Amino acid sequence: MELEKLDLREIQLPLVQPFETSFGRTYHRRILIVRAFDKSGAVGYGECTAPEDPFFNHETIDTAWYITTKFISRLLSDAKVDRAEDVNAALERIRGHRMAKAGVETAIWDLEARLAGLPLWKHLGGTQTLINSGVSIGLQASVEALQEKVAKEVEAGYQRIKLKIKPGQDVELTAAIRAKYPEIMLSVDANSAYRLDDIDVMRELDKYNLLMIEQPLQPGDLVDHAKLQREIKTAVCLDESITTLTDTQQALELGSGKIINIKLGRVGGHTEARAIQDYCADRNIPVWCGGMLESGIGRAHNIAMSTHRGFTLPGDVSASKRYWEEDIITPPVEVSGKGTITVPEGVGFGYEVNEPRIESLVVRREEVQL
Ligand code: OSB
Ligand code: MG
Repeated sequence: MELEKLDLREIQLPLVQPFETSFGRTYHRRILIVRAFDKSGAVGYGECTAPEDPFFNHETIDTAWYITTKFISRLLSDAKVDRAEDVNAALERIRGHRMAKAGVETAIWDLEARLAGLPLWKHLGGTQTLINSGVSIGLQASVEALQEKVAKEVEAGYQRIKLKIKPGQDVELTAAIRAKYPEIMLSVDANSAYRLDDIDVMRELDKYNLLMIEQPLQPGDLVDHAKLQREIKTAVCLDESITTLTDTQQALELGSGKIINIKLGRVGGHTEARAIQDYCADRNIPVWCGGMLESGIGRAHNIAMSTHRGFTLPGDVSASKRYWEEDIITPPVEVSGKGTITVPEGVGFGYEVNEPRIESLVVRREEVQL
């Protein structure tokens, strides 16, 4: 593989329903699609999952655009990277900005798989051919509205329901859903909206037999997460706190949680994600694939990642139609009545990219030579 250039396109895609978390509400996604070309003309696709605003972490689509065109491209060409596995290390000097790195890194993995004539998941070393799927349900205007959303997804067959919570919208809604569904796999996600001082809320949530409480405290609060985990029986799951394998090792050594959410963007791509899940699998720590409201391209990469042996819990990777009127890949991601996604067998990430649709949605583009 001899890399030739990167091509960045921003597309704008309205969500079929707005998505609300403790840090804000999203109606439209602005998505950075990255293409990596090699000198033979082959192409691989990646998606940068940095959102519109710096409220999940420090990154946005605009910072990612800047970091990609000014720095990632330069480090890649200086290092003459010719293997996907080497991209992560070549970009180490850039601190943070892992979503920017992942957009490029995942595109190069897809390119390399296509050049090898292999499905990306096999090229990565994945083994599972059926992915377990759950849903993340945003904050709703009322408990009744939430109940309706949950009913729809339970009927569709999703294996795990995750509810977004924030201070003032937590125990009551959890209690209501648990009362109606005593048996389902249920979890909550706070996106860092609490402090250790709010431990009484966590003790209340601890009564509802939840699979996990995801990221209750600040990303850097590993010590406080450990204090919290010692006080409740429900597993704490870390999302925002985990950006590297080292973060994972330190969190597990401290006892900051018992479950890890892996997001390709947050950890900088497939190489780091694979290392994290290997480390966790060797220690019987369950991991699952998180989501960032991805288009089909990011979704396809998430499916490939979820084929690794460590991904034992249902992820947040659900059907395209829950997000988009029409996805930018064909076929769209579909989920069976048993809440499973069949891993595609085609080369690369295994879905066709609908280029005419992407072109009709593009609002900005830039090419950088490598
Ligand atoms: O914390 O998992 C999260 C969406 C945007 C930002 C952060 C998160 C989420 C989700 C949705 O929970 C996951 C999805 O359906 O893509
Ligand atoms: Mg989360």
